[in-house]
Amino acid sequence: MVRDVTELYHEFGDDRLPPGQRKTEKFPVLSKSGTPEFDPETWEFSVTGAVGKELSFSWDEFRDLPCETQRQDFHCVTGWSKFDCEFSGVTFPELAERAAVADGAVHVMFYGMDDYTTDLPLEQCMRDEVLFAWGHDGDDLPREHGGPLRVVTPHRYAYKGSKWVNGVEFLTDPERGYWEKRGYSDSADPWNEERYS
Ligand SMILES: Nc1nc2c(c(=O)[nH]1)N[C@H]1C(S)=C(S)[C@@H](COP(=O)(O)O)O[C@H]1N2
Ligand SMILES: [Mo]
Repeated sequence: MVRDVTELYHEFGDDRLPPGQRKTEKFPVLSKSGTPEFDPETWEFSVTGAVGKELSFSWDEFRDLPCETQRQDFHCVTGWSKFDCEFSGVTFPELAERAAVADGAVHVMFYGMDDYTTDLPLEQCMRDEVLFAWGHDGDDLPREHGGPLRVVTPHRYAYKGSKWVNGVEFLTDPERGYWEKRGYSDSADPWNEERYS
């Protein structure tokens, strides 16, 4: 079963295609550096910071978590949008619940295996549409698109979704990630064209 979440734009704007975006059928690759190595035997995913219970998962353990498939749109800050991507994975709230997020947590930092980081307010993460995705259109997520595991954020520009994600940290004060430190918007709402800060 596929959960269609492409209607979420009603919360933010009038049009499914955010202002200043062009629709593409392709799925371009945007990476700050190369595609990092992945070894399923040594891969480890950690949940740390302001939580009641820090967590760590092997690849097999992560793949045993409850998962779902969603139809989502993908908006890149450089101006292209791809509609109707099917991503399969674990929702952010599912993981947050297992970690028993502390009352003081207000912000989240995501870590990628290529030393990428990106941040979001906790409330922007606590949505079922924020997925730790290992599948795309019925296949494994391609390595160049962040496989084995990436985050997708259909309500925010796609730089908020770390490819090759292997860590999540809950923070009691906001901090900035890789692009956020380099002038991209902290909030990144595509319908409000929050591209730069
Ligand atoms: N780890 C990591 N995640 C990343 C990036 C990156 O360079 N490294 N690029 C970001 C940017 S700017 C975008 S637009 C999307 C691109 O995803 P795609 O290559 O699958 O299209 O991933 C985001 N997540
Ligand atoms: Mo991007």
